[in-house]
Amino acid sequence: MSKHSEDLRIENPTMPAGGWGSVQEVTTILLHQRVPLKDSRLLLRQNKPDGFMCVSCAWAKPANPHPFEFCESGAKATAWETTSKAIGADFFERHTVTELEAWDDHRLEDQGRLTVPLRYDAQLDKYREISWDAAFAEIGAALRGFDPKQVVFYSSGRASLETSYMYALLARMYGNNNLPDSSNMCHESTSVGLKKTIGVPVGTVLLEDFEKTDCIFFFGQNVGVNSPRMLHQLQEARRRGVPIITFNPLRERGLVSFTNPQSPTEMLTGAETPISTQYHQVKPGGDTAAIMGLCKAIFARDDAAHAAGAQRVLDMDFLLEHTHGLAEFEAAVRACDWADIERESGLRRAALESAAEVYCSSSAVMAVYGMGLTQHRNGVQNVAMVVNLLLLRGNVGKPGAGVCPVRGHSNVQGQRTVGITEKPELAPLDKIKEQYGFEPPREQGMNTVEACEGILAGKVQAFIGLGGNFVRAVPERGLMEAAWRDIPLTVQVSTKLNRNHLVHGKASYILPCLGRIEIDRQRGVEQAVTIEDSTACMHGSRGMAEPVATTLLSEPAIVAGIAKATLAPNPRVDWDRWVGDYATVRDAIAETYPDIFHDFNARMWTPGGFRKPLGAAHRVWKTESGKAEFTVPEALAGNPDLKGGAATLRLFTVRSDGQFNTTIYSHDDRFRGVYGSRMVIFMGRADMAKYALAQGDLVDLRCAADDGVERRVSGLAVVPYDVPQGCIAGYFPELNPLIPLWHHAKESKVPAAKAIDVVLERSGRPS
Ligand SMILES: Nc1nc2c(c(=O)[nH]1)N[C@H]1C(S)=C(S)[C@@H](COP(=O)(O)OP(=O)(O)OC[C@H]3O[C@@H](n4cnc5c(=O)[nH]c(N)nc54)[C@H](O)[C@@H]3O)O[C@H]1N2
Ligand SMILES: Nc1nc2c(c(=O)[nH]1)N[C@H]1C(S)=C(S)[C@@H](COP(=O)(O)OP(=O)(O)OC[C@H]3O[C@@H](n4cnc5c(=O)[nH]c(N)nc54)[C@H](O)[C@@H]3O)O[C@H]1N2
Ligand SMILES: [Mo]
Repeated sequence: MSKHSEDLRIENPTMPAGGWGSVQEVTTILLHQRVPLKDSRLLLRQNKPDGFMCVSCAWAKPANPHPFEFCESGAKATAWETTSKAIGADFFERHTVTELEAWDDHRLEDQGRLTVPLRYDAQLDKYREISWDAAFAEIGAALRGFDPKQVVFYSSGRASLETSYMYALLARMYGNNNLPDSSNMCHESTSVGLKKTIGVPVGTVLLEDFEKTDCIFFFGQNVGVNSPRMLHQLQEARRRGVPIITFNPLRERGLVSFTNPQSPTEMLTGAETPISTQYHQVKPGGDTAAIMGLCKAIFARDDAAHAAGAQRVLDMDFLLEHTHGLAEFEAAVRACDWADIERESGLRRAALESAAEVYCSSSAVMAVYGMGLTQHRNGVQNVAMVVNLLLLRGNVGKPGAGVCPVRGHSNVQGQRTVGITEKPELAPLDKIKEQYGFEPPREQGMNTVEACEGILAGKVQAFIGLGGNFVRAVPERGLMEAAWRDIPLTVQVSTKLNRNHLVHGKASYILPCLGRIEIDRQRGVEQAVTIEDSTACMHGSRGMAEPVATTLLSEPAIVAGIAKATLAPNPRVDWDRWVGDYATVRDAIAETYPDIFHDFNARMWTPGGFRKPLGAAHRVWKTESGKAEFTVPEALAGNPDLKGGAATLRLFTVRSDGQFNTTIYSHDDRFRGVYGSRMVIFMGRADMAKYALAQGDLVDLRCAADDGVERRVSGLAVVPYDVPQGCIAGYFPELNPLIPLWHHAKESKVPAAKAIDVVLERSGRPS
């Protein structure tokens, strides 16, 4: 199913992030996707106040954008959506589903945009075209026959605020809070950890803070690939001499140096900006230990200052006025041994002390982080540890300081803001009841892991996917794919053909939708939508490309189509009116969430976006104690429950610049110098010697969990790479069969994709 190791080519990646390599990549994908010239000009409107908001990552969109406010990754995402390649009913006439199952993920999506609604025909083993009306009627009839508690409404974080609001309402009117979101596999550890400690579920940093900061800590986020526009802010900060201290097991190109592809001088001279001033190759799962070390060093410096009668290192005024639990945290830090910290973090005491020294000499520190912290058994604790670190010197709620989780999908944060949540306490249910006159369900819904459990138990009767490629993104692929085929009904609202269309339920529908970059006309009028970025700013977005086909419906129209066919009419919910004019959906959103969205239609075009109120940004703490909370970590060990012992390696899964999640643009990883195959593992030279492996040798990985389930991926080629000893890296989603479903973060249930203990065997013969 995946391209094979015969095609593998390994080169030493010496190029900086950005630079000519980046320009070449963008040109290649525009040509390969046959993007019409007029549409390639669209890139100039990307992330501009009156343009469209990129469908790639969620990074902030400035009020005064660069002339080219897009990056290599964003340009690829635009090309992928505005491609002129398309598939209709004839494609599915020619290929059975069984035949398509043999195609790899890249080839499936590379067929181009889906254009017609499809229903699976089991006799022919083919998808066949169906009319929109028939599709809605059949789906509605089926849903009316199911137990509402056993139907799942998943969303991948791309759909607009308008669509998401309608979708959440559909689920609640139908009778459940089963609204898992890609966020459940992503930053849910943030939403839980930050809410508990600083009282907001999202980051506090704004773009302008990058201009005021004097130190940036960077944990487990691959900026050069996954949020490259942030490199502009980092490059500018570096020019001002701001230190950037990185914790990452891999030396990622974009965190090492950057050539701005939008600067003619840099491009001609090849000038590079070194990004990280310190680079700590922490062991995967070792961040809690590393931050304990930082805090230990900070307390030691404070002791010394105190003893010398010098100015305290700790911000005592802030700590006394604004925080709770310092004494317990301090006691835990002092009791913690350097030997344990070194063992669990994989870092030397001296290295952590030098990072702490920079922290202590900076007056405004921000902490940026990504999946390297959240996708762990201790994911929530990792986030709380970042907060501990920041609080010691009052680095929350002042200019240039704060916490900056880098969100994934372009509207994943916004979906949560407008009601897509399985947690009833996070939705304004009383307000919804008053506004729409029905009794919303009050019990807990299923999150992603619980939806998987329900599917494995054979309980889930229908799965509706608003975007995404669920079965490919989740852990436990072996069991999940088998169980998936027994779900009575699966419906996927999609733009491209993906694995989840082929691994389908007994009855299965594919509903093709417009993408955000396309012009969405309703009753002849062009509509706009809105999204929320990673810094909690809301932006309007206008589609600008002609739709790839006239047969597509918009996401709001599809949600309304399902709703009308499923629900009893409610005079207070006029789905047709909403679809006819999205401004009326925004009015409804403003009525449900007046604090955030008052005057929504007037404010949606504010350059730079309008921000949702965040108490913590102004030192108002909506926590249990009314103060910012210190947290004592439960354990230092990164992987407390999946310990395989000496015979195992710790695997962490990462993304390449050739993918957006399960969307594989190409089999190349330019930044890591691996071409032609994604079936690889990155391994240190010392471990290669220990296992007597040479570059290109083929190995199998088997999960070390001893729970009676065999989890294996075979035929992975070894790539020598600078990875901490005892650890290996490989690609998401190819390695997802190795992750047990129960191996997830405590509290947030984010699958622990960044620390999987595995046993390595030579392919073909167990060693
Ligand atoms: N081009 C592109 N852009 C994307 C995406 C994409 O696939 N492609 N995906 C989008 C989505 S949904 C998301 S969530 C984001 C993801 O963006 P990131 O958060 O950057 O996600 P990853 O690539 O999974 O890996 C994060 C980094 O964590 C490091 N890491 C792994 N384990 C640890 C650890 O234990 N500690 C530390 N400190 N570091 C660790 C890895 O080496 C890697 O550099 O990007 C979004 N943007
Ligand atoms: N091992 C491992 N597993 C992981 C991760 C990891 O780092 N390691 N990361 C996790 C993370 S952070 C995430 S967010 C999830 C991602 O999980 P998902 O969000 O479920 O997956 P995507 O790959 O983003 O979904 C791609 C599909 O979305 C559809 N699509 C694209 N654009 C649109 C649109 O505008 N509208 C609609 N309706 N559909 C559209 C296309 O059909 C495409 O095939 O994976 C998680 N899984
Ligand atoms: Mo994500």
